[in-house]
Amino acid sequence: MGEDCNLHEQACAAVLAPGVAVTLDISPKPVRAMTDLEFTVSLSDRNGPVDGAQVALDLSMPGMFMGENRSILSGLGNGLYQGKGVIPKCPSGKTLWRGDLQVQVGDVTGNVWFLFSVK
Ligand SMILES: [Cu+2]
Repeated sequence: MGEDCNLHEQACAAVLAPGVAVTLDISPKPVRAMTDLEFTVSLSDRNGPVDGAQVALDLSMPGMFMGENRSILSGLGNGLYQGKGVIPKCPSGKTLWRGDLQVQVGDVTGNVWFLFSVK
């Protein structure tokens, strides 16, 4: 999931649940550590944009505890959700991060993740 999509260049899409699609976009690009970031998620199903979801993004490093880096995204309408956050600098110099997107809407709960390296 996410490996064939480059978050430094574009929003990345995934399937949250059958018939439910989600995209994650991070700006500014390229994505850097220690920078104010804006996370934008779009959520849609077969009928179009989905509002009223609870959306959170957890940022972590595979195999390393980097503290809790969780952003709650608020709904903007039209299936869009937005939140802010900062990716800490890794003391080991590693750059690989994983974004876990947790979405709950109605009786649908989904979790999709994206891997990316910060610049
Ligand atoms: Cu680290």
